[in-house]
Amino acid sequence: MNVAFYEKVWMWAAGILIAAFLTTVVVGVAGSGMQPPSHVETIDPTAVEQDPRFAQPGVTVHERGVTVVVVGSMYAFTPNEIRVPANRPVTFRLTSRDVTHGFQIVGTNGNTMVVPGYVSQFTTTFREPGEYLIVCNEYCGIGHHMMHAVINVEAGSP
Ligand SMILES: [Cu+2]
Repeated sequence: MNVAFYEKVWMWAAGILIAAFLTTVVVGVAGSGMQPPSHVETIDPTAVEQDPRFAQPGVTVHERGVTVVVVGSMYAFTPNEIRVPANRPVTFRLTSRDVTHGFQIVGTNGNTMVVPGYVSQFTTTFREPGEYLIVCNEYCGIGHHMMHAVINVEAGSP
């Protein structure tokens, strides 16, 4: 079969691009521990405060790890200061009272959408103590750019 030179060049270029795209997926899954959401739990967004799962947002330390319950609303996270221990699994459970928000722990792989009507959940472990910024990364309205919170990761036991 006789393939023209430029056609060969484009076939190789397309093949290299496909390989590069697949590599980003493999690196994301195997290297950075990223995963698609696997947790489907619903909630009435008009009655978040009355729901026992979200009535008292905050940090709970238990034997197997730490659970952080966070409510997103225009334009704040409740609580907006979170203290967790380093080197222990921290499970975040989030929901929204109004519109879709984002919850991104800057500089880590902790990142989820916060969708009204649903409970978002992910677990991560902070290896490095320090202060981490949380930002809303889904445009949610006029005050979106001010919507943030802070996690203080403390060395040693909480
Ligand atoms: Cu927001």
